[in-house]
Amino acid sequence: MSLTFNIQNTTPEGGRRATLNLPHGPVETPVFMPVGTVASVKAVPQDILETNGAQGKGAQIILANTYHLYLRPGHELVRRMGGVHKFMSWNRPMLTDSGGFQVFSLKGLRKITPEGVEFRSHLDGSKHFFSPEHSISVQIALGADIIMAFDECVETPATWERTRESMGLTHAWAARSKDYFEAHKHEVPWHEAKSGATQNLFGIVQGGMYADLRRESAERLVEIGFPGYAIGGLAVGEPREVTREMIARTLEHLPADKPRYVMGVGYPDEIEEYARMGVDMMDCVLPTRAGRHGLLFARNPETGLIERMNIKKKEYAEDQGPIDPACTCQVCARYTRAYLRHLYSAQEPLSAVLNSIHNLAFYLDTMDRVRAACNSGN
Ligand code: PRF
Ligand code: ZN
Repeated sequence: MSLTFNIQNTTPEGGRRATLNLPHGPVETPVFMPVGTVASVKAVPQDILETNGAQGKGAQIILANTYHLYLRPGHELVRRMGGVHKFMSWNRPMLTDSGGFQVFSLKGLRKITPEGVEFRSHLDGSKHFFSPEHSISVQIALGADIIMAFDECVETPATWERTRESMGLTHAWAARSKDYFEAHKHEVPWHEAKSGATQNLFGIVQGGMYADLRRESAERLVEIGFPGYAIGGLAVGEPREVTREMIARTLEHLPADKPRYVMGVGYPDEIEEYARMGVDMMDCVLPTRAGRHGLLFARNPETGLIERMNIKKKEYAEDQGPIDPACTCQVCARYTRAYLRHLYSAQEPLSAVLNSIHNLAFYLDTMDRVRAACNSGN
């Protein structure tokens, strides 16, 4: 294991303020991780990612996807380029998702057996096979600081029986992921240069919308033993109260001294809420995807509540104000709502760039406020 996780402060609600030290540097948690599916946070250049958001500190860690990079440009090419960090010129921590979730989203294009998943590429229809061993070998070639066990995210809704069966597969695959990782973890492209540091493999808890299965899954994964744990299978269409409840019921059974990561959430108020409950890491495509669709997050100056602004609305046509007067991002410092509305209407590529930068800054700032609150223990 080559991470350390030092908790500096806890809150009465269960929130924690910690530093996660990874091979490519420290991460102050709770943290939001922008998603860079194909080794690119869509529409946002790396130098801006490094300086965006609160006090110009930028994103501390970003995420990329095994499934996408395996298909294109290919993990062996990325390995030859020195790993994903070097390939994309990103020298801060990174995490790769195992491909499980992405493969399972390919409805109709896949076949699951205990051995693994056969699937067809969404790019050219070609046939491929992912096993836990193969997913880990691809993730080792990519070389992210944190890699994820190969799991199955059960469809929703699913019966208790179906969920338990699927969860059993995830547990078997978690053990196989770990065995393969332990045998091959010294093969990471940057291993020699980083004086013995290795990647870190996280387990993923499943169990659908059933508290008893969530508990069983957390306990089984803790038995296998990982330096950090993710909570998967949530934010897949269930009501938000259910997401919160399942997170709470899973956190109870995960070790308090290890990082805990909820995969694929959420709206700004959700990530704030989950961080308060004791979640240390989250990722979501929402800030960048919403940005490309002209949806901007802002805080109401009177109420402090988070609002969504649809920049294409006519009311912004001659609005000389910034997206969010309280935002410290480069976009709010320079451009008016009127201009951003124009860029969106004209379908200019710059629209996606500026909107994504602001939304990411909003997310990074939100987590900065949460960390500040955790520091003061409230
Ligand atoms: N498993 C994996 N990645 C994920 C999920 C999961 O369950 C989710 C669910 N929200 C997002 N990303 N491996
Ligand atoms: Zn802004």
